[in-house]
Amino acid sequence: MDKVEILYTGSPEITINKEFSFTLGDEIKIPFSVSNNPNSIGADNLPEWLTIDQNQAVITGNAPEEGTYNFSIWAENSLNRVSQDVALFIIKPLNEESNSLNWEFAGNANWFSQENYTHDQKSAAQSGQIIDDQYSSLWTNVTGPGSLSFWWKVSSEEDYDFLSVRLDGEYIDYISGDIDWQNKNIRIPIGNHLLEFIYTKDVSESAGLDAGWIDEITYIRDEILNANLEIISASLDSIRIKFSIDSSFSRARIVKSYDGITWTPTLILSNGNSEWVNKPAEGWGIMNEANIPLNNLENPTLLIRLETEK
Ligand SMILES: [Ca+2]
Ligand SMILES: [Ca+2]
Repeated sequence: MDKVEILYTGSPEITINKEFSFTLGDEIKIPFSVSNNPNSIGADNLPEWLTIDQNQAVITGNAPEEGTYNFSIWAENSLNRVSQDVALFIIKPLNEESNSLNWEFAGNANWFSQENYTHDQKSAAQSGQIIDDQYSSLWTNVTGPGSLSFWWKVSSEEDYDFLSVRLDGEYIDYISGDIDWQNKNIRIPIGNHLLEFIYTKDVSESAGLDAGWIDEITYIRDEILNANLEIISASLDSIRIKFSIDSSFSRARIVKSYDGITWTPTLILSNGNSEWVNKPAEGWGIMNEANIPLNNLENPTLLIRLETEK
């Protein structure tokens, strides 16, 4: 008797994710596989800028604009024809949300720009779409000292899923639950630091829109206007400076400004008297140090100036 070969044949099986998310400008590559001897593979409603390669089992292309694109991929064998729906999200890259910082992404999904939830009525960054036990991080390097200002908003499972801002991995603050736009100012200490905005989800449950938003991020480094005054350290609540005063000056004061127009004397030279300090009998000394207290809620720009008079 001849050998009998039994071939099992069932409907084709298509393996492909139901959803894909790419940033506008990125090259799109969507892999898939089909089993059970398909004799024909194709796609319906495939955008014209996407190409399906049946042999390599991949869909490639470049999206012309952001949006949601739905298509289906089908496969046919002698027994049946099956199809699988795919949703492709093309998201906007981050653009004008900050003035001078180069943002990077980490975690399970990238932050992106959108126009539905904004503080400035233009666009704002939104955390990437994630599931339980995942996070979406937007991070950059900043050099301090300086002040960071931004607006943030969250809609999440209160106390379990939250939007946080961290510096060098340490929590500075977080919001959770249903929080509408709030302004936040943070002091960046002297030196290089890792600044991160992270939307984090715990192991179960979701609530609200399940995302965090950041808008109008502004970072301004502190400026020192005198060559004879420099910053030696800075923390979240104070800045330490050193300065020298030439012995020919009979009085001096240190002033600060948040806009470069209005200057107010600080208390630091003066034993509680905020105005001019006269030269002590023993002279000014070679080098002086002083702390300037900072208020995180004040305007983020800080200018410091040493003023002297003959
Ligand atoms: Ca904006
Ligand atoms: Ca949760």
